[in-house]
Amino acid sequence: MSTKRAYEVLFHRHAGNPILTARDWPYPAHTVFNAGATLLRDGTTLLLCRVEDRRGHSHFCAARSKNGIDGWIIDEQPTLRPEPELHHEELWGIEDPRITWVEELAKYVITYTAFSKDGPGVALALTEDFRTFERCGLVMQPDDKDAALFPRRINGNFALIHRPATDTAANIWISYSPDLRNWGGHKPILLARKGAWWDANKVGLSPPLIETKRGWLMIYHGVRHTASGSLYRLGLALFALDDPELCLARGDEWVFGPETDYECHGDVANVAFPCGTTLEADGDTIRMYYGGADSCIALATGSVAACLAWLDRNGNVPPSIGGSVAPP
Ligand code: BMA
Repeated sequence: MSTKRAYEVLFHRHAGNPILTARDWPYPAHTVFNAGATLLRDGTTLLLCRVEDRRGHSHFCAARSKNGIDGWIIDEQPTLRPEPELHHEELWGIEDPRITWVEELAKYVITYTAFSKDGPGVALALTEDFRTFERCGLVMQPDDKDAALFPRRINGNFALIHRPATDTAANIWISYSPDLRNWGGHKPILLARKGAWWDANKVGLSPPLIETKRGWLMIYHGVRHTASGSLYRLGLALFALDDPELCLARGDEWVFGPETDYECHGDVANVAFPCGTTLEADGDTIRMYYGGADSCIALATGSVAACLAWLDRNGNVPPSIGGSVAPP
């Protein structure tokens, strides 16, 4: 009799994965991956997919589905193209969209990576219908990416999670704005660990935070550099509802990582990279849409209650960041 015990599975891969690839596209595309996700008013799931062309430049294309699993109706042409003539920061394309519905504006706010000679920076665009878009341009200068807006103001200001990077650090930060254009109050809220840790050196927000009764649930990615390349895996953390600078719990172990063929093989091997989730009508089931190996879009489902229970069992309150406290 086997006594081998397996790690608890928090996110279950859909049997039909990958759910979208470049072969599904109505126009020539090299790869589709790293899609933002949202539920439209009528319950339709909208994925704003990152599509990479054969120049290596990316744009966004919307795919809509009644059940969020199959029957995708994909825009016949790119939905949002880079506009380098007007927006120099988009010279080499736009990448990794995250979508937040903001009730106050009655608009979706899309945060994305605008890529140019200056490096990757955080840009923002607003839309009501995913057909026309109003750009705000760069809101965080390069190098910065992995950004998502909170769905409502925090203590009077809009709040943005993002990941500025320097030669020595790539940690998760929060910033505030009264108007989505002017930003300040920048503070780190989750630090990469060091050495052997799975989330050593580089961490970043993956999908926008999920609001739960007990706090903002964060699914973040950690990047481990190895002799044969980088490993992108996902961890969990929880932040206080009225003070998202306060980390209530952070798991020590990753909860999802590349295992299947479509995650381990592709343009960039060993990458599972979600940019969006939707919540099912039960208010608990998370649908996590993620890029596999920078080459396809896959789906895994989890449970808010199970994530919170896992953090209760496996999470620790990290030391206060407030300046110089180094992570373990
Ligand atoms: C990150 C982002 C993602 C990508 C990942 C793996 O830095 O640029 O778009 O999926 O690397 O290549």
